[in-house]
Amino acid sequence: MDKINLNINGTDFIAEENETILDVCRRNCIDIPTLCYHPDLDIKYGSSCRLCIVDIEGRKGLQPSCSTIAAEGMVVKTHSDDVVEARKLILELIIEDHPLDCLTCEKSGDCKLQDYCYEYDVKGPVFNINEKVCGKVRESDIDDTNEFYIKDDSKCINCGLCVRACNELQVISAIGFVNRSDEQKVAAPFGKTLAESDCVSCGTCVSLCPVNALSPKHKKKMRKWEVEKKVKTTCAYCGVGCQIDLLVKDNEVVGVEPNYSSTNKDLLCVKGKFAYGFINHKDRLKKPLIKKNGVFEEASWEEAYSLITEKMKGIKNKYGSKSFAGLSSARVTNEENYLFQKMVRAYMGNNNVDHCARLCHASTVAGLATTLGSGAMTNSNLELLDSDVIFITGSNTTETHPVLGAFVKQAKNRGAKIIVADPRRIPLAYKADVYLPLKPGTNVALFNGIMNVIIEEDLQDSEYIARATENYEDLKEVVKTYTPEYAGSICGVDPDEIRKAARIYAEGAKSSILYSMGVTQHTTGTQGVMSLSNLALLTGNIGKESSGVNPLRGQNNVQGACDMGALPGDYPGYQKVYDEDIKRKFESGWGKELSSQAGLTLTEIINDCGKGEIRFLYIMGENPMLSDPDLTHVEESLINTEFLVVQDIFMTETAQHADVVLPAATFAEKDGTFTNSERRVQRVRKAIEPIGESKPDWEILTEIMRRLGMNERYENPRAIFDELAGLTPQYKGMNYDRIEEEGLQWPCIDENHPGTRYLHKDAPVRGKGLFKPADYMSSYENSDKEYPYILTTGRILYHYHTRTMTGKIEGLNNLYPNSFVEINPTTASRLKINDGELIRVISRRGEVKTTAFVTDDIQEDVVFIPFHFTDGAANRLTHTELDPVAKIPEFKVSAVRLEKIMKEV
Ligand SMILES: Nc1nc2c(c(=O)[nH]1)N[C@H]1C(S)=C(S)[C@@H](COP(=O)(O)OP(=O)(O)OC[C@H]3O[C@@H](n4cnc5c(=O)[nH]c(N)nc54)[C@H](O)[C@@H]3O)O[C@H]1N2
Ligand SMILES: Nc1nc2c(c(=O)[nH]1)N[C@H]1C(S)=C(S)[C@@H](COP(=O)(O)OP(=O)(O)OC[C@H]3O[C@@H](n4cnc5c(=O)[nH]c(N)nc54)[C@H](O)[C@@H]3O)O[C@H]1N2
Ligand code: SF4
Ligand code: SF4
Ligand code: SF4
Ligand SMILES: [Mo]
Repeated sequence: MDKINLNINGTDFIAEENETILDVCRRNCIDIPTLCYHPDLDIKYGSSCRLCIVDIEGRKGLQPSCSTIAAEGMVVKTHSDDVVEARKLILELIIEDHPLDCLTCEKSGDCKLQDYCYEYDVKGPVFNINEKVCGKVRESDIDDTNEFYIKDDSKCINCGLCVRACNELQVISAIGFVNRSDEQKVAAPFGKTLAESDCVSCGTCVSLCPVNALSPKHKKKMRKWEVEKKVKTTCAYCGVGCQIDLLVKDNEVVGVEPNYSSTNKDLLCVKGKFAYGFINHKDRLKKPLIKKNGVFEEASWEEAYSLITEKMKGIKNKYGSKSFAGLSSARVTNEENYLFQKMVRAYMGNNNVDHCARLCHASTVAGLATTLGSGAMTNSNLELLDSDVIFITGSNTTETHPVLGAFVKQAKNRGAKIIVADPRRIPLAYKADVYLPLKPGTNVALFNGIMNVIIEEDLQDSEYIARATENYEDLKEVVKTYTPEYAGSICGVDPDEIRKAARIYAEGAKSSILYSMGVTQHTTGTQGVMSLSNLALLTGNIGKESSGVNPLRGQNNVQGACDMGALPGDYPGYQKVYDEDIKRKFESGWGKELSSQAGLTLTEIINDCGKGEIRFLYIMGENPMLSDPDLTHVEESLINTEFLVVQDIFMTETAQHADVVLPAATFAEKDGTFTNSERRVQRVRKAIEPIGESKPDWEILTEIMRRLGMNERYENPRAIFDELAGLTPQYKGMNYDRIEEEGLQWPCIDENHPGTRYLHKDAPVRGKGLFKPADYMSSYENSDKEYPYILTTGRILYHYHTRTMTGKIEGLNNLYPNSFVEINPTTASRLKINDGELIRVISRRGEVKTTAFVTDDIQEDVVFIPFHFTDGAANRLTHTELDPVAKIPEFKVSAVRLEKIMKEV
């Protein structure tokens, strides 16, 4: 490609193909004012503010630089007299209509319009054509119905950024322009308020609005210049790993803005953008607590440390290593997970360490490691944009990985086809080319049915199969019987729709699978995962860009917690505890004798606590009293545990059962790293000092290890990272300097390695991709006469897990204060249950009262309860039967019955 030479303001520059003049200028730090520009919006729709006009020699009139492509030999002036004069006129016209209440306007000091008026010497209205009095805001201009932001039409300059971001980037289309000419304004369609609209409160429009027409609701009263610092860090909710800036004033986080990155571009969801209030919340744990005679009393760190380490030593002497277990956390940093598993292994002397990945993607880690050689997401977030088929199954992507959900919809707008298989008509099902509403628990049958069609119609990639896989004959043999008719009869899905899905998936040049809990949380979870891997191998949709098998990892750092060896069978980097060479490597690294026997899994640990076999349990950053199956059983186990330490940021349902509660600092109060779902190791940066006497988890662990005689002295998380990178092959080439800007995706095997965007290039990591076919097996519990409905559980957009954090956010609680149960209208009318009625849901484990939400987005005879709430807790109902390989519980299928609550007369 030839270079494009152009001259800007007397200096020569080189442009890339199809680069606009504005982009060339921005790349070279030449300032051009813009009010409606965004790098990810299509330039086709051009400039609406026209402030970016420039003078191009030989062209008549001034040209908008944002939509003019740089051409060879161009001579451009960005600040000629004509340009400056024209910009001034544009600003004067905008200001003419703008309430000049800068004295009290919240945006003052952070307003692009104000800045440009200053720069171009625009002092106020000059035409006096408008009757509007400065500073006067009509009541009708305000829409404050949304929980998180306010819209003030009087300040809108019609730049269109919000509308375009909502349509093109978040692909929600909640707002648009209504009315014409002078009356044009931004609003939800059909006269709806924002609260009545499709708005999902992602806040993208609020972050982008150049003036105060869209502003956050719960903002502290302060001027922009009072923000002491902006600290770039990683969102602490889900595994997308969005990059954000925390705005800090007086040791308080007072706002969040997206920080443009290769992880999330400029997008966030409602939790990342607006749910930061938990950080400085008054209910934060601020002092260590020790339970005395059944009541918690505040204690000093010295007392708490002494008590814990004395008990550890005492129990070890009396009962031996096997009486210990520790639950690590997918919420805390890599450094902290590394220390935690080191403490368990090197001091407690066993491998009884696990964490919530057991409840989540244990079946992925086991399944994909077997078939492909690595259990991680194969591709990267941004690669989704270029997929041409996306098969989404058991992932409610727009609610649980919202930014990836937006990327899926952007891909659809670029022409990608979408297939959704989910028992609930999730938001993406409405965008799907094929929607397969399968019965919960029938994944393997459906995936076998899809593969049957592919083989039957000769749509497989025979070249790839021959070159890069093994055991194909077995697969053929197993899926032979799963004709679409047979598979459809198991799944309750129309056979022709199975055919259609199979053809679309197989014919895509870059077909990508996204899956999550709807596939993993079954007694057949590992088989479900391996079936998806079979499907990708069968069609050669692996080892290339924008394709692959993508388990969407849930928690902010669940990928990292697994990578760091918070797993009973694995040291950091998935190195096996039973491998003697590996054991020796860690023994010499840590200077301690280690055990080569795999430890207990989380689900087994809870069982053994109940039986009195585990006497000391250390829980860091987990809340099993709401998140584990069969809460009655969990409660008995925790009560039975001789000594329980809980280290959390809030007093949780689990901490209530503890003997000692240690106050931890949040992600905003510490340094470290999180690894997101696409294997990207990103920095977490300290923005404020720890609240009260709370301490970062790494500091607490370091002190406990020191007191246990382990000689550990870590100055800071950077030092811990350097130690862990040395022992973890996938992280070997990383250090804080290298990950400073954009992070690095593992594997990154030496200091020159650029990181890995997608896995299994050339061939699967294990050498050959292994087909591991399975026959369909039914779930552990099926509906019967006594319990005629299937309960499936999961999440909603507006809450996160056990609500320790989102439950502190007023707007989220106003939207979703209580638990509810989704019921199909036919089921509801059969049982004479009305929408909004309080009903009883009963399983073999227990019962809850919760509110009926009647919707045809759920199929007949299936009900759904989100597991976030203490009232109506879904896990009172779930059972503890496990997948035999991964030991993951079957959160997605339990049998229940529904009962009306008879009013007492
Ligand atoms: N807002 C929010 N986001 C989150 C979280 C949160 O709590 N709140 N948690 C994070 C975590 S840790 C995780 S693991 C992820 C989970 O993310 P997801 O897995 O997307 O969330 P779930 O709601 O558990 O379940 C996903 C879907 O599985 C479907 N499903 C149920 N049974 C079956 C079945 O048998 N087959 C198929 N194919 N589908 C089925 C459900 O209808 C549901 O739509 O979300 C992460 N993101
Ligand atoms: N019925 C049902 N149950 C489920 C699921 C389901 O789909 N259905 N999904 C399962 C899945 S996938 C998951 S991942 C689990 C999640 O289960 P949990 O991990 O138990 O849920 P969280 O609420 O995320 O708990 C994390 C805890 O860490 C604390 N915390 C946050 N930040 C920090 C920190 O920096 N330091 C410390 N020390 N603590 C911190 C929080 O306050 C919270 O108490 O739930 C599982 N349970
Ligand atoms: S908050 Fe998000 S969904 Fe709502 S209008 Fe703004 S961009 Fe659209
Ligand atoms: S509300 Fe803000 S972003 Fe939207 S058109 Fe008006 S000024 Fe532009
Ligand atoms: S998508 Fe996930 S990582 Fe991004 S802002 Fe939302 S919760 Fe945070
Ligand atoms: Mo999870």
